[in-house]
Amino acid sequence: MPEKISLSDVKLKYASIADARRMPGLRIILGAMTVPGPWREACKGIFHVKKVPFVPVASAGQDGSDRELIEWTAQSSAPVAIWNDERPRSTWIEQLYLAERLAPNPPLIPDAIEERALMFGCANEICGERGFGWSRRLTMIHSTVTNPKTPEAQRAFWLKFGAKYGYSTEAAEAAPARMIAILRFLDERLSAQKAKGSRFFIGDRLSALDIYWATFATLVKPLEPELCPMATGFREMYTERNPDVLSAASPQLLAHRDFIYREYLELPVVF
Ligand SMILES: N[C@@H](CCC(=O)N[C@@H](CS)C(=O)NCC(=O)O)C(=O)O
Repeated sequence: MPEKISLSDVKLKYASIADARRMPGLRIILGAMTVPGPWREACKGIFHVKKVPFVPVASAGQDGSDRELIEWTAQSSAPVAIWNDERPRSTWIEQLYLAERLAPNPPLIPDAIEERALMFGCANEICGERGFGWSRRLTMIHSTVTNPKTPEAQRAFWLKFGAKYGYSTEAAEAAPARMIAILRFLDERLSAQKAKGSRFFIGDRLSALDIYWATFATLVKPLEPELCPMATGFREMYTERNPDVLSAASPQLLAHRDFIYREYLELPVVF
């Protein structure tokens, strides 16, 4: 099957790390260019909603390695948001607080403490260590490294990648139950909100949690190719096949993803 998108189709104008380091303002190192990585799309989405422009930056350095990324940001994952000469922000929660500071409106962190505590708790279940995204990544690594058809070089790559994110057979086997519990919790939350007349996870307005769910839902069922022209190989890998996880990702949760993308995020997804 041909790739739906290849590097030559990429529309975003990526600066190199070397050039970006000399620029002022907001630069975001985005990671894999043809894949809707959920942390990357969440970060893009938050700055999009707040209408804060940024310079997209390629994560691989001039020599193709992550040496320059590590020199600048002291770690090797993406996305990383860098504002002027402040410290690079490489976690979702720091990126959200930066966005909120640079553009307080529309607010994506609720003001009321009950709502705020609930929102960060739920967001951590989606984006944080051992949350939905991390757990799903463990299952993707597991199916790749245990597939006898995976070429040796690719297996070695995924095992090295897995070592960064806590992969082991046991961790991967425990992951689906964790994902299911998180999906059910989010689904119940949406039902309770709907009963109160709200279309959002928290209170009666958009919060970062709606954006996190919308962008992380790609790990169950990517948006259709017209709306998300991602690399075909990754579409297959991102598409969840575990029937128990699929049934926990309720029609209501997927409809919420569609609603948030349609009303607030960029479509088609920009690569
Ligand atoms: N550090 C981020 C998570 C970002 C993350 O996990 N990024 C992964 C996406 S798969 C990444 O950049 N992987 C590429 C790599 O580690 O080489 C956070 O905690 O918010």
